[in-house]
Amino acid sequence: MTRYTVSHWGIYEIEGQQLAPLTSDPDPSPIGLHQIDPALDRARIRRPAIRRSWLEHGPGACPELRGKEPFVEVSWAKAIELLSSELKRVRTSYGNEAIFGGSYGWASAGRFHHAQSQVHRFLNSIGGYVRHTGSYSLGAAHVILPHVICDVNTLHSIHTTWDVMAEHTELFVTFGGVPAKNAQSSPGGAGHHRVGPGLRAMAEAGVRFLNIGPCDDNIDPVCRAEWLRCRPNSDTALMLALAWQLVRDDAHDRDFLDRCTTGFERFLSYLTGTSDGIPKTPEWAERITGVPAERIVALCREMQTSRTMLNIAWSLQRAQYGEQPFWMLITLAAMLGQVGLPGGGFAMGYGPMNTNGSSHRKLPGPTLSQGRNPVEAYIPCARISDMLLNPGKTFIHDGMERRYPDIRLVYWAGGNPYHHHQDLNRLNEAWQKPETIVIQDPYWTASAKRADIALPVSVATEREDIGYSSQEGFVVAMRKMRAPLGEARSDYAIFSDLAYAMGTEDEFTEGRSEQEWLEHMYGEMRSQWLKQGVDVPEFSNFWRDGLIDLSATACSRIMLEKYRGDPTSHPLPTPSGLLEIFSETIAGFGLPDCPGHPVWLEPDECLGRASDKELHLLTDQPANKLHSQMDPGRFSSKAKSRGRVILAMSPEDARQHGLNDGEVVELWNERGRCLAVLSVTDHIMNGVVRMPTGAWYDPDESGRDRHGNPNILTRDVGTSGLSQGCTAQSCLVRVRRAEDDLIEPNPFDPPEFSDLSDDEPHYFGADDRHGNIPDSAAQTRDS
Ligand SMILES: Nc1nc2c(c(=O)[nH]1)N[C@H]1C(S)=C(S)[C@@H](COP(=O)(O)OP(=O)(O)OC[C@H]3O[C@@H](n4cnc5c(=O)[nH]c(N)nc54)[C@H](O)[C@@H]3O)O[C@H]1N2
Ligand SMILES: Nc1nc2c(c(=O)[nH]1)N[C@H]1C(S)=C(S)[C@@H](COP(=O)(O)OP(=O)(O)OC[C@H]3O[C@@H](n4cnc5c(=O)[nH]c(N)nc54)[C@H](O)[C@@H]3O)O[C@H]1N2
Ligand SMILES: [Mo]
Repeated sequence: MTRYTVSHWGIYEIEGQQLAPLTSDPDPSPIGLHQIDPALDRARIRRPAIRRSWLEHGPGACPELRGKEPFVEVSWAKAIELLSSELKRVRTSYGNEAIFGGSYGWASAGRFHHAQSQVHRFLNSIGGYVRHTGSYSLGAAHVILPHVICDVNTLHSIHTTWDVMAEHTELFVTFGGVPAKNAQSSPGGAGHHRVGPGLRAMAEAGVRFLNIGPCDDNIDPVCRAEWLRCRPNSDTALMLALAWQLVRDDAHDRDFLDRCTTGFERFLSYLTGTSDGIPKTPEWAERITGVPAERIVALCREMQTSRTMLNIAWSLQRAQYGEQPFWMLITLAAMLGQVGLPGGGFAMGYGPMNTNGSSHRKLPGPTLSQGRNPVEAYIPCARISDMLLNPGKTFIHDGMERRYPDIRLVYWAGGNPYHHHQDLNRLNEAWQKPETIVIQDPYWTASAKRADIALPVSVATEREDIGYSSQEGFVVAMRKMRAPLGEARSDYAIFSDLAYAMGTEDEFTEGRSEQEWLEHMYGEMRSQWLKQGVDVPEFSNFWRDGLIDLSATACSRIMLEKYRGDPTSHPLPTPSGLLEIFSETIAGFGLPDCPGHPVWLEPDECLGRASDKELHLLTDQPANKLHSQMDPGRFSSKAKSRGRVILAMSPEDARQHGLNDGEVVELWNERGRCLAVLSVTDHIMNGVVRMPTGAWYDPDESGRDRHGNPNILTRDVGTSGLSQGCTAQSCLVRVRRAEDDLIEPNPFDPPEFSDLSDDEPHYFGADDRHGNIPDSAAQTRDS
């Protein structure tokens, strides 16, 4: 029998100590093959480790030394004892509202060893924690879309399938390409990779592609897409002008707007300028976007006369006022009137991940229950620095006023804030506020190096699990390939010991071993599926066979087809039951940065406001890895030059800056500085530079990042008072030749370790100051 493992990049067959792509995958991702690259092992955490000052002097000692002083390696028994007594101290002194356990991040695939479920379940068992809402991926979309159409996850699950587009779409207009690099992954594990084959089938069927945005290498060349250069963050203005032209041509679909939407008239008075004195004409948009007015008029006519699918990348809403491009895309599609027709309408979007456009049914997967969290305080996930820096301060989110809690202890398992968060120098400041920071991760990431307590976790290929990702079409028995490295243990084993020490073991484990949990979770899933008419084998057969292929239950789909046919019988979950072009709810919030209908708002940092030599920095998802994961590996290093990240710049900008291809450059703005290696390319428009995310943060003495982590430059403000999402894509920088001190980056070495000398004071935890560590059951409970 074939044995399998799953990563976010796909399903892989285990062949001895090697991996091979799933035989039936038409377009497998190479990334997942490199999960077992021995080069990764050098960056693994091997033993529990405590920051020296914390160990010597207790919680809160010398927070400015986080990331700068050695760790002391300790036994698991000691680590569990110290951590459990610290959790008790914080809980008793400040309550569970002082524990931040949002723990944002992708961790690894596998439904049981899902780090977020594990950490949340554990923290709930001890009385709860401050959580986060939303995501970095779709911060603005999560909040705006339920007001306008429906929640993001539901919307993604009803996307028109690829086969329908190949048959019916004539014109595919995309804002931000359809990057195959991004479609390699799905959270929880891609099944068959369908974006490459989907695009190829459309190209073969003669679909015409138009790619709007700052670069043109983000769509498969087979599409032979026309590239319309459009300034970053200005897409909403272009869409508004297309809408204006539709009205001017009297080509907007009045019947669809009347039957299926609400609020068009209010929007119309903005569009024509009645409400604000500015008609949103093609000439108006040309000044903002750089797209010639005649081309906007021509494009509008092409869209009217073709079966048109409008697509958008998620990056467009990771920008200041990021709600607007998504809301405006839906509005434009509604005015074109092709929503619900085969191959027409809109998508959000094809490309960011593998799942959208899947023909598989949405079925609930096996899940580890997280229990109940009695703590009400939360933050939108990208407000982490704000929260730590401003305890007690109020903020607005989705129309409600909230207050930042006063956090004393941060517990992170399965995420890397020093990868994902903006303005790392501001995070450095915020990171000094808590008394204790725990990072539970397989690797010495920049976050782990800045922890007080770093706990080593096993990776997916070192455990057994169940792989499942909704609409990916497979349930997979994930098999262990090797023993955990060093003293690494699963998140479950670690939390089981902690729960034992906290007196909540029964609640956390329910008496089940890891294998018993797999069987239990599978059994629950199986009985739910049976009720929906999907019959899968019992656990032992599934475990023996290794794979369940759900292809037989798949079928084609047209987004909102039934809604279009009869919106009264198939209402949307909005207040009006209709698609909301004007939202009374949002208007009622009275937010200047997100009014009641889509509008053009100019971000603080964009080309429209750039001074001489300032460039708009885009920070794309990295092609050769997922975020910061596996950056120490050989595959990731292939996408770098001499160990540094590559910065793309147009030939004209390189000439104006006097820079040459291949040289080391410094990017800087008032927030920070980093190095990169320049690549001069025709695929990016003038005024824009681009570098991928994911390089492990590696600052030198002066704070300049040597490796190329763009979040040292990006700005940490929310999308708007509505959603408070991440705005990484609204960022201006300057670039110059780096002439000084080109020390090689060194991001992957573990931190320094030291022993504690006997004459130094030792902190043994709040319950047991200066006593001996009691012998907990910690060491023996792994298997
Ligand atoms: N400038 C800029 N910044 C961005 C973005 C951008 O476009 N531009 N994009 C944003 C987006 S969309 C996202 S989603 C975020 C991603 O941000 P993250 O999800 O935080 O990034 P990852 O590198 O995937 O971090 C996952 C961590 O989990 C660890 N891990 C893996 N398996 C396990 C496990 O089993 N248990 C535990 N405990 N840990 C495990 C990995 O080693 C890694 O350190 O970044 C955001 N940041
Ligand atoms: N290989 C790989 N794939 C991934 C990930 C990864 O880390 N690695 N991460 C996954 C995750 S968590 C997410 S959320 C998705 C994110 O998916 P996206 O957010 O869609 O991905 P990005 O690569 O940030 O951006 C997509 C394209 O939009 C362009 N773009 C940026 N700003 C603008 C703009 O203002 N206007 C226009 N028109 N175009 C713009 C970018 O240059 C890029 O070519 O990707 C997922 N897929
Ligand atoms: Mo994301």
